Amino acid sequence: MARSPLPTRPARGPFAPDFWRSPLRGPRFTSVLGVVLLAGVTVLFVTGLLSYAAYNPDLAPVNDKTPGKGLLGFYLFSWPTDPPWLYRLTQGVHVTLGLTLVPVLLAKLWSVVPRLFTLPPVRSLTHALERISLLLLVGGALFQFVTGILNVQLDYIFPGSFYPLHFYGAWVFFGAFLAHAVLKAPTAFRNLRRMREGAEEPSDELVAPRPDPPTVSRRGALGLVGGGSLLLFATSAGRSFDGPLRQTAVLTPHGGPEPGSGPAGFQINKTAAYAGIRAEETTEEAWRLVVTGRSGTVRLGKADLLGLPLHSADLPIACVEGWSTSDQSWRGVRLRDLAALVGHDDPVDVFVESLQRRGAFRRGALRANQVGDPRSLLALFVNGAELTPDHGRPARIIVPAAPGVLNTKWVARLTFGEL
Ligand SMILES: Nc1nc2c(c(=O)[nH]1)N[C@H]1C(S)=C(S)[C@@H](COP(=O)(O)O)O[C@H]1N2
Ligand SMILES: [Mo]
Repeated sequence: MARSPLPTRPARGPFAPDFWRSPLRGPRFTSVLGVVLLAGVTVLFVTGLLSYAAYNPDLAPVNDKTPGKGLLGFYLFSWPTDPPWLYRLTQGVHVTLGLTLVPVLLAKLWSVVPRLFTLPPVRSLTHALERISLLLLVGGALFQFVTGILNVQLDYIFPGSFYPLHFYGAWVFFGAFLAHAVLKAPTAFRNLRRMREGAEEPSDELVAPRPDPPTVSRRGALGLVGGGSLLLFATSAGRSFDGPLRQTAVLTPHGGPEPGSGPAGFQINKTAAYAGIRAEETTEEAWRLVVTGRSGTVRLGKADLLGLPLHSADLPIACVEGWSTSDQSWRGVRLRDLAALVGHDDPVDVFVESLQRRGAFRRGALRANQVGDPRSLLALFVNGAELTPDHGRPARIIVPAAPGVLNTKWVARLTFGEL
């Protein structure tokens, strides 16, 4: 006896093709946003990998403990010290562009959301693979944007360390993104070309079969997305500049409390109070810098340091969170002179430890090329005045082109040698 085929139930809710009514959806709208993201996300990925390299993550024993980064860290290199504004540029672009792309990303996801609801959910092996890659793509994008924005806005509120999460996430996301781009970019560019030639929208499953009447044209909708991006750009880009421009960055923190004016009137990330630095540890009587190297250990008081040759360097501070200051005029002892004091005339790495006892950023490692640069200082002064407690009194590291985090404040100990 022949069995009758299973009755197929009509798809309901978001699974039904005519659930999606917007007349905007279609290959054109999706293609425009896709091409913008193709360029934007590529820049985000490259500047992100650069930022990771700039952290000196493969210097033991600190900076970064991302397990298994060996394979993904294949590209790591010695971050240069020139031009001094290098990290200011790459990280300013990374964070500002990331924020600017948020409306584009959301619009792109909105434009393809019907695709998430297909029945049957998996038709074949290739279809299954495609669905998994889309999951990694969408999940990866959301994960990277959310972790990035949280890091900029709210410090580090999620479990685990930001760096490994954002780093692994970047590789997962970009892998899926690359596969997607290879598959879709030819179609997207073809759609754009046809659009310019004024051809009709090609038929596509994204086009609503029973569209509602339009409330905004496609051009208008794209304008809205672009306007949103422009607004985000205009309210965050100012964090990379001083003076009144910084005040235009109303959307994102500028790095710590608003600084006053005068020599110390530039951004403060973590204050001395936050870091638990007590004033009595930093007095001339109490503070001794412990410097260790090949030939042994020396202890230097502030007067000893002032007795060494002092040098000046105009250098910015550029934080991973995307804000930066213009050049400040730092003055202090060259790191390479301190290295020479303990038997290292050759370029060598250094491990820096702060008076700070708890929390992130209290230790850092610099590479030989950074130590060897004549502008790399253990600074005692900034802009003609002694360092204030919040900027690292009695002494802090300042290195050209390095991420802010490597400019350790309230320095207590320097250990020179191969790390
Ligand atoms: N000991 C210590 N040094 C530190 C930090 C810190 O929290 N503790 N923050 C770092 C970070 S993340 C940045 S961006 C710079 C900021 O320096 P500033 O506060 O003088 O602008 O200091 C770095 N040095
Ligand atoms: Mo920072």
